[in-house]
Amino acid sequence: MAGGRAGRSSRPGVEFAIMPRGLVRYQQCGCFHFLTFSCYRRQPFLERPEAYGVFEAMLESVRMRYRLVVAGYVLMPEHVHLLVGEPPGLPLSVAIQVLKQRTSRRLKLQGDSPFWQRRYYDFNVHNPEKRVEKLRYMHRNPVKRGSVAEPGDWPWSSFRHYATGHRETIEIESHWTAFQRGNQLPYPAQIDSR
Ligand code: NI
Repeated sequence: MAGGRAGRSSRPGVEFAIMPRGLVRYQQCGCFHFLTFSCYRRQPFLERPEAYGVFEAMLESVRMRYRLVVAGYVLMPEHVHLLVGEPPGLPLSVAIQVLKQRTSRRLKLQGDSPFWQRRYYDFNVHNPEKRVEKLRYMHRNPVKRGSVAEPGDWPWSSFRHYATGHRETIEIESHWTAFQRGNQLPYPAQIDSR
């Protein structure tokens, strides 16, 4: 689409398709992947502040290196959910493999069992409604678990970026980010905050 602009629509979320040239492919298929991976035998290996922080830093470095589009994430004590696009020029599974290897190398204690479960779950997210649904699911995960009262109380998710527009450790591809690039605000900020 010329100039990387999609048509406006009255449905919330659809205008997420307004993106700069480099991301034109997402306008065509909206291909995001909702990924879930767990710590080995679902043990709470991430349950220490420095581990969450290390994972976030590594996710950001993998995002930059592979030009991965990260739409959202949540880190839980024994599992992680990511909503990501496909990196240009290489399979998503390769980028995820690198992320798992690097985080494991940094976080695994010596002589310990593996850090991650080998497999991960990959669910295709083909439309904006599904994308919003998955964002809500991720942001509410810590509330459902009873860890916090509000999604914004959990520091290890993309919720606060969606609520405030602030850039935190990981650059999130959101309506805020698109706005900062000079594009129109694609949908109301509240949509992911409920
Ligand atoms: Ni979960």
